Amino acid sequence: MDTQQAQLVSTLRRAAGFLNSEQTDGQTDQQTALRAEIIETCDRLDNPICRIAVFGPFNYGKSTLLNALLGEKTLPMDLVPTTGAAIIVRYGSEHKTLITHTNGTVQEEAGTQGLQEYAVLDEQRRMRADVTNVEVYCPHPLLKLGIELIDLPGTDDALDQDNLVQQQLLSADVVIQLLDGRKLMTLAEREHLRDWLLDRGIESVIFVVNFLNLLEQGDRQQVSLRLRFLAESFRASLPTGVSNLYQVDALPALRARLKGDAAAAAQTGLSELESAFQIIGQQAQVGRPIKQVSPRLKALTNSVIPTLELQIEQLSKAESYPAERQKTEIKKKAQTLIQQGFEKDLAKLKTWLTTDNLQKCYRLGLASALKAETAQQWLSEHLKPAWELRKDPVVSWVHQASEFFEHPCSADMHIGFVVEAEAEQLSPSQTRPEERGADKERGIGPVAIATGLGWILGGPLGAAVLGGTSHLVNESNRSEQAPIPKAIDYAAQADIYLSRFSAEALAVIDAYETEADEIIQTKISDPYPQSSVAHAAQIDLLQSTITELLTLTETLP
Ligand SMILES: Nc1nc2c(ncn2[C@@H]2O[C@H](COP(=O)(O)OP(=O)(O)OP(=O)(O)O)[C@@H](O)[C@H]2O)c(=O)[nH]1
Ligand SMILES: [Mg+2]
Repeated sequence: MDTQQAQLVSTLRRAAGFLNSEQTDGQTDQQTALRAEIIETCDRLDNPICRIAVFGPFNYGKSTLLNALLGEKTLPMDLVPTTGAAIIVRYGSEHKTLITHTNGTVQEEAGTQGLQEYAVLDEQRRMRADVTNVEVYCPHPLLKLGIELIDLPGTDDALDQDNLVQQQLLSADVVIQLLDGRKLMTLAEREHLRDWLLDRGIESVIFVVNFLNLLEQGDRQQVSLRLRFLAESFRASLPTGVSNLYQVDALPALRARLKGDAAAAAQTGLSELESAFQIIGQQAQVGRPIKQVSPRLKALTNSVIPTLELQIEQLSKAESYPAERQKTEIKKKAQTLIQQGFEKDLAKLKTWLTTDNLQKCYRLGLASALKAETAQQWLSEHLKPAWELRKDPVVSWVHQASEFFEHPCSADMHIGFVVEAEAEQLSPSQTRPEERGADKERGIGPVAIATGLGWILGGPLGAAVLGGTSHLVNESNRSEQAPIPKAIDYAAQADIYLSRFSAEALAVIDAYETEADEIIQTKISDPYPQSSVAHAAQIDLLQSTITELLTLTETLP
């Protein structure tokens, strides 16, 4: 691999890291498979050993062919579907078998007998569920060159086997697609070549045709012609001196090898294939990759980019539309509406409360009531309802906000419309003690004023209102000597009352507004402050990985 390919391998490894994300809905199996594919390929590309895998439907003679090459009956062969694991054959000074179990334990056995137990399909044609890996070590010179052979279960029989084969093919530097000379290139074989190999960037493919020995002489010639056409129609990426088509009679070749009959072996076509393996092995030894690295890397890049883009899309969606965020949006809209309603009704209340307005509207009525000594009644029947009519909508907005934002505090505005002399003892903006206690129990802090007539009762008007006595509240000594005015200007007194009422009520409203603002402007917190940040960071990472992949593959040799 050159530097750029090595860089791409490292970026692809990073991309693979994104493929176990649980945040992406569905496609999990597909992602896991792609992840395994990338890791496997990258591992293989980092490793100088040349791996040759043989695949094809069951009973095509795959194991027989490999045994013929090895010159011994190492791999299990039979008339029924046999090979039940990916058996990796590599160099070892002595025969031994390593079986890796799903629980992680590695079992080592001398010889290759263990294969019969661990690498063969059971009667239901199932692979052993407790075995993940089977390796066989053989002292064969071809293997010593740095070649590894992989015997695979037959295809087109069971999904598990097909999946295993597909996955193992990715790890191979050279793939031998074994064909049956009697039924060349079935539809399934064509599809495997396209879907499992070429589309995944595996172009170092050699066709080996078996069973030609079972054909009549005339048929054999016809098949040979078709084979040549097939080989020429497909340009494989193979080292110079290696053809993409060999004809080998596997069983006769094995027999000849077992007998040590070199002449008979040569008749079977095995020697040509062996020579090809020699070339491949020698190239691997000098560190030249047999497999064309770039197409494989490009294919992986093409597979992984849409998956990363999908993740970006899903993360962006998750960012904008989770249920919580929608709730937050609704709350924010409600907050705006409540705020606008509150401001509108408050403005109405304040306009009504201006001294000018109050005097214009109520001077006459209050003056008459004062004169008739029915001020208390007038206040209850006129001013109080008018106040409540305008105050209630304001308070109602605050109550709504309090409920909506689950704010523990709700406030009201209390004004005591009293004319009793005692009222003057309350400062205008003070809460009545009993109200305060009751509200405390409810957890409510009312903003209240006692806008009674107390403060006007302290003047000469008070005397008049209370029945013309000379007793003046709170000013007993001085007031006793004070002259009682002969004529009272009720309109002027009404104006004084209304202007004080205006000032006090507006002051109360100011205080109330502060508390109301706090409730209405309850902070609506972002439901995912942390994950939003994490999402954004993840999106950035995904995006930069995609960009890097595209940049590197664009200029790949
Ligand atoms: N006549 C003849 N029989 C062969 C040839 N090659 C293999 N066989 C027989 O075909 C049968 C299947 O061979 P295997 O090598 O087990 O086939 P396989 O492709 O490995 O099969 P699975 O492991 O089941 O996928 C065996 O009985 C072999 O002896 C051949 O060239 N000629
Ligand atoms: Mg087999």
